[in-house]
Amino acid sequence: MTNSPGFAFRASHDREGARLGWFTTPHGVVQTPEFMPVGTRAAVRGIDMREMRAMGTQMLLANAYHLYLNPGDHMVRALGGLHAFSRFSGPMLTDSGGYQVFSLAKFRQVREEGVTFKSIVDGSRHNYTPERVMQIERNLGADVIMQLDELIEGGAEHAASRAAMERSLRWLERCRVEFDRLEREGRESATPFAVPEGAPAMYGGDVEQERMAPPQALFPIIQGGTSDDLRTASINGILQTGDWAGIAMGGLSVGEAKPLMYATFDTCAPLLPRDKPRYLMGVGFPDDLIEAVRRGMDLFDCVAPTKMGRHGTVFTEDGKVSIRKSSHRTDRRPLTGTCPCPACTDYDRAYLRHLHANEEPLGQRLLALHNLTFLLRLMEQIRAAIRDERFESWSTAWLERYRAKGA
Ligand code: PRF
Ligand code: ZN
Repeated sequence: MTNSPGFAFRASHDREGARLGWFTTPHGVVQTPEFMPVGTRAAVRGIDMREMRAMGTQMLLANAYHLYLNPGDHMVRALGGLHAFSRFSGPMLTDSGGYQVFSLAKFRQVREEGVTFKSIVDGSRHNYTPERVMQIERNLGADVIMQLDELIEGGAEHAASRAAMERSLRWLERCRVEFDRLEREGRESATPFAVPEGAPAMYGGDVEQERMAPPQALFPIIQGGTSDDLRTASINGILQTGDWAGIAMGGLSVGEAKPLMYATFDTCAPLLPRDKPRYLMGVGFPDDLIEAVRRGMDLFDCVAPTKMGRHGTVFTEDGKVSIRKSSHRTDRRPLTGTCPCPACTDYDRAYLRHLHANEEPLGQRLLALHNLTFLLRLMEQIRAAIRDERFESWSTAWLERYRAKGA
């Protein structure tokens, strides 16, 4: 049975569905509900960690898949682990690569043993098994690590959805066994968290290395598409096999209709332990965040704010806005009148449009800063509303305004 020293979760104000929580990790406490910005390669494109912290980022996500391919999990470990490597000192989470392998890798083959695929970096062949993924995520050293899961596209046949859900449960068990073995090995040998045998020989001596393998928590992932019976079976299977520090919900926001996604939260929330954080993977549009918080979800991540920012789209309280529209050519108004980010406080829409029209990197950076600031501030407002027991009325009014212009 996995238990996770160094991790704890306490929820309060959970009468209305939405909950306020404190998620304790070895690198600090995260107040939930919270959105985790995505730094795929241990970097949020164009934004440095000082700016991330100044924006109020509590917890950061990185991807095991990308870091395994480049610079390699052994290399990250040798350079001190993700926290020391990226200079983000707060809690971090790595996704297993389950999702990335399915969405990015070419020529992938899924078998019971694991997934084989060709690298997006150099076309080389790779073997991704639950055991190997635990070793990779251990080497990377994030606080929370995700199981390897199998994920299929939204709207898949019930039988295919069941098969992927059941395989994810079997892979979870293999992840758990290997995770426990690695934890035990770390404790017993008290080996410094440093250069492993066979790692590439290149590190300078100036990066302070974590001396001990830090404790980690393994999160299972609920799968089962939008079928109530499969989601229920997935949750039962997960709860039978371990005392998890938190539970994730995967396989959503992959092309299914929004009402189906919301209905799936309604099905799952009552079945989940109240004293564990619930992490909804890959969801990060403002309306979805609010609808999910309303149904008891606590943690979120999504590349949308940074990716959309690069393409010139921003979140505002009145829905999404494209800065590229020609009507902004002479618009002297700020992007929004309420957001404290540099794009909103230092510039006007005409200038931001000019940057985007000319593909100036500053334009992409400013809009990514805005979208992240906007979402982190939204989560802060959500927490304040839950704390003051006015979440229902606050969220109804917020969504009404956001949707009024057809976001
Ligand atoms: N599994 C994993 N990562 C994910 C997802 C999943 O189902 C999703 C689905 N929205 C995003 N990221 N491992
Ligand atoms: Zn802004």
